[in-house]
Amino acid sequence: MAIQRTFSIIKPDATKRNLTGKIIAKFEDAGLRIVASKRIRMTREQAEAFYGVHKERPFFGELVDFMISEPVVVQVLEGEDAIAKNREVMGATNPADAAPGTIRKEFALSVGENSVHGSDAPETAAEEIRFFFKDEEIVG
Ligand code: 3AN
Repeated sequence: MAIQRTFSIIKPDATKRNLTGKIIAKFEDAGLRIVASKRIRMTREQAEAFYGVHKERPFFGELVDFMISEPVVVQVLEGEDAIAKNREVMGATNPADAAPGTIRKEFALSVGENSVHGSDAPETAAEEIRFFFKDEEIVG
């Protein structure tokens, strides 16, 4: 498997509880390198566009309100098989189903407030990275 890049968000429930460093340590311990990182407050427009695929889902409004409720940390992670590796480190969407040692098992509060986002495929990773970062902001 080749070196890949994936996109990550440390979500409001985690930044609010001061868990940024603990979550980054999980990525680094798994061999993922942080090649871009910024703490931002997402605008409503950004959150609605970013989660556009979920527009018709009943939880869309709640999801957007949550994502703009506190700062988030957007990052690009790089490493061997980074997309799958990040999903593995994150754990299942619902923390009740997440494996021991995963970020969501240890830190997530619920299926909505689940501490991290991670891209699910190479196409979405490229799209999501481009949504938040310029090429010159990514330093590998
Ligand atoms: P994942 O983030 O694991 O890829 P998706 O893509 O199914 O999961 O969902 C995107 C985000 O939407 C989740 N991270 C979560 O915050 C939110 N979400 C998903 N399902 C629900 C739900 N049933 N209720 C509230 N929020 C949800």
